[in-house]
Amino acid sequence: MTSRENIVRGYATGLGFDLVGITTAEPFLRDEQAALERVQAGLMDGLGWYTEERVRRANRPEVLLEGAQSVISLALSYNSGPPDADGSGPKGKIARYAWGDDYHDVIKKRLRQFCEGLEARLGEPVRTRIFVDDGPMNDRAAAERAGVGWFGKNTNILTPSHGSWVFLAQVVTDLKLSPDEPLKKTCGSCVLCIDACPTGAIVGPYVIDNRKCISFLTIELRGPIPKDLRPLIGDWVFGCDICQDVCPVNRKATQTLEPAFQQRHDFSAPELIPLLELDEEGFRERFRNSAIKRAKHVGLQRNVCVALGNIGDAIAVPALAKALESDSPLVRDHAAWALGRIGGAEAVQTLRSASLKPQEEDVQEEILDALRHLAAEVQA
Ligand code: B12
Ligand code: SF4
Ligand code: SF4
Repeated sequence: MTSRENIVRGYATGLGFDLVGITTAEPFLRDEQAALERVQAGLMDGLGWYTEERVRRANRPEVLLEGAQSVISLALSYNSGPPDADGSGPKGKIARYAWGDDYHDVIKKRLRQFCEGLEARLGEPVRTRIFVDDGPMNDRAAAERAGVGWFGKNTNILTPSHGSWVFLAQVVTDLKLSPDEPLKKTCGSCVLCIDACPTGAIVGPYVIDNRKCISFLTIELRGPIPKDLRPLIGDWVFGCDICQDVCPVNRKATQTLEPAFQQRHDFSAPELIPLLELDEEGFRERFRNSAIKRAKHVGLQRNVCVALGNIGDAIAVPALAKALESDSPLVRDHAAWALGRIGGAEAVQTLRSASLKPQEEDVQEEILDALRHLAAEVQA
């Protein structure tokens, strides 16, 4: 007779999940303690919703579902191969997880299907609660204990077959299932990700300072990007994959066959000038069913300005001059910064004219700063 565990595993893989593990509903005590310490040390600052109360719920499956006995931990790869190489003009980078359709929608739908079909397959009532990323559940702690993968020093879960290019999802259930063993793998002496992080956000093995992570700065942060961090962001306009791109475990990662996660045209390395010129409606249209919506229109424009400033190609000056007339002070602020980095007569002229128009105090300060920076460069 097929065991319940094998029915669970077989059904989940049949629905397209690449990896399935099972753990108990016992609390993740090490992770709870670590996360509480991280909040208290200010390392999770900027994420207002990431509270101590949330940490306590996220690490205690029995609190998330009354009578919980097990957590079915699932992973689905989003590794759709190398980035697009077409297009001309300055290009930016978007994190791989956002090259296809919005994973929240895709995976939630599949989790609901999984839970509905499970009862029929097992022939008994099953209570479940599903999580993918946005709910109060510590996805990585569950995946580690269920043997789906191990914690890399960049804090991502590394899987032997699909590397860290996987979304994680959990089904907390009242089904009693025998748990899998955690993997016995570790990163060993490797520290490539720690050395490669441009902002120093990996402050030690398994510890991220959220405030410095480019993923936070370009996706979650709503206000201005701190000026000292802007030059370190390079050409990333949504998320960051540097600590995963350098990871040796990812070199042999299997590619995904999931149609929803194949890369859309001009998503992996988008041309930046047309991106900056998108209006609100164009943004909604282009990023429909995409995780990129999370950055919001002005947030993405802010990021594109920073990337153009870092790339330093004068071809972007007219588009940045237009951005300097945006209704959004946030976009004007970052456009001024970018023009100050690119320099040249046209950039100086644009900044001077903008300085003569009424501007919010912060924006005016940024424009004057950019002009001072360029004047100092001419003198040097
Ligand atoms: C908040 C959050 C972020 C924040 C904070 C990042 C962070 N490190 O937590 C920001 C916005 C920066 C972010 C960025 C990214 N995120 Co994110 N994020 C989350 C979220 C919502 C919560 C994570 C969390 O609780 N962090 C709290 C801290 C305290 O936990 P931690 O950093 O993982 O640290 C753990 C270890 O230190 C461990 N630990 C403690 N002591 C020890 C000792 C040893 C020896 C070991 C091994 C471990 C260990 O305990 C801690 C708690 O579990 C989860 C979804 C979820 N609901 O779980 C997705 C999630 C973690 N993110 C995900 C992704 C894909 C990303 C990005 C790759 C996106 C991108 N390309 O831009 C980056 C990766 C950045 C990085 N290097 O971590 C995936 C990760 C998939 C995977 N393979 O691991 C998740 C699981 C979403 C999902 N369901 O798929 N993210
Ligand atoms: S995602 Fe980028 S900024 Fe964040 S820890 Fe990794 S390398 Fe550093
Ligand atoms: S780069 Fe090295 S240290 Fe970092 S997660 Fe990969 S194997 Fe671990």
